[in-house]
Amino acid sequence: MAAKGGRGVAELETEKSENGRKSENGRELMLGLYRMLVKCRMCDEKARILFRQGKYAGNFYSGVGQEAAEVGAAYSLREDDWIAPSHRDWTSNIIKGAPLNLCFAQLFGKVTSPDRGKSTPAHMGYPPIHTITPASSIAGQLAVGTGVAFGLKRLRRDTVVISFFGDGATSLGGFHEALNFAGVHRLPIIYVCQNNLWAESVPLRLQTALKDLSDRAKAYGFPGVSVDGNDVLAVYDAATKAIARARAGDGPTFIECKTYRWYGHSEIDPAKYRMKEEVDAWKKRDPVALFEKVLRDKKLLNDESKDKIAKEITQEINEAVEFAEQSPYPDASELAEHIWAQE
Ligand SMILES: Cc1ncc(C[n+]2csc(CCOP(=O)(O)OP(=O)(O)O)c2C)c(N)n1
Ligand SMILES: [Mg+2]
Repeated sequence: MAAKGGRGVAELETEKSENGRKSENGRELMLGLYRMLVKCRMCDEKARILFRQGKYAGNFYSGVGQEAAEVGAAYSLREDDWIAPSHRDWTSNIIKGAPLNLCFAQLFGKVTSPDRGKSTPAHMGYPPIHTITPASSIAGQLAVGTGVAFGLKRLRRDTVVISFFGDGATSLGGFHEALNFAGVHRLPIIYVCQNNLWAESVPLRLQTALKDLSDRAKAYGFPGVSVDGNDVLAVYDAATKAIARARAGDGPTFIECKTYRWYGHSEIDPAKYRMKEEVDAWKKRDPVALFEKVLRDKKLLNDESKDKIAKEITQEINEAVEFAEQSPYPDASELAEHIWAQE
C-alpha cells in the first residue's frame, strides 16, 4: 500500500501518535483499544438481551465477533472525521464518542435519541460526532459516504470518511459506482469491508470468485489491502496508514477485514445455514480474547485491571439502559417533523 505518513503500531509503542484523535503513547493506546473492544462487546451483547426481553421493537444486527475490525478502523479518527456505517455498525457511534444514553435511547426508539425515535433501532447516526444514519438498502451508505468525502475535498478540509460495509455489499452496483467515483476524484475516504463470509444466508463463494476482496480496488486505481480482521493491531495499523494517505490528499484505500459474525444475520435469524464447526473455529479466534492475551503478555493487563474495566462499563451501560427506559416515546404530533428540509 502506498501509504504516506502512516505510523505503525511498533512506532506507536514508543512514540506519540500524530494521527490519533488523542495524543496517546503506546501503553495508553493499547489499553484504550482494549477498553473500546470490551465496551463494544458488552454494549452489543446487552442490546441482544434487551431485544430478546422484548424491551424494544424492530430488529438488531449484532456485530459480536467483528469488534477488532470496527474498533481498529475507527479508533484513531478525529472528532471532525466522518463515519458512514452499515446496519451492523451501531457500535461505530460508540467508538466515535456518542454517549451511551443516546445509543440505547436509539434502540428503544425514544424521543431522547438522536433522531427522536424515527428510525429503526440499529440505524443510528448522530450529526454532532459526524456519524451518518445508515441506509436500509445495502451499499446505500457507500454513495452517501462518498458524497460526503467529495464535499470535504471541495471544502479543502483535511477531514476523512470511513465507510463500513459487508462482503455482500461488494456485489451491488452502488458499491462499484461509489468506488469508481472516489478513485477518479481521489477522495479522502477509507472503504472498510468487514468480510464475515456471509451475506445473510449467502456464502462468500456464491458472492464472488475472488479470494481477497481488496483486489476489487485495483479496478478503481487505488490501493487495497486484506488484513486479519480479528487482530485489532493489524486493522489499526492498516487504518492509520490509510487515514494518513487520505488526509494528505492521496485518495482512497480499500481495507478488507477478514472476520466473522458470531450470531445470526439479525436477532430473528437462527443461522441454521452455517456449520457448527465453522462458528466454533471462529469463536476460538475471539478478537477480544486475542487482544487480552497480547496485553497480558506485555504485562499491561491483569485480572484486577480487567475486572475494573468491566465493572466501569457495566455501570455505564446500566445507567444508559435506565435512561432509555425512562425516556418517553415521541408524541404523535411530531410524526411529520424533521422529515423534509425547512425553508
Ligand atoms: C439492496 C438490498 N438487498 C437486500 C437487502 C436485505 N439485506 C439486508 S442486510 C443483507 C446482507 C448483507 O450482507 P453483507 O453486505 O455481507 O453485510 P453483513 O450483514 O454480513 O454485515 C441483506 C441481503 C437490503 N437491505 N438491501
Ligand atoms: Mg457479510
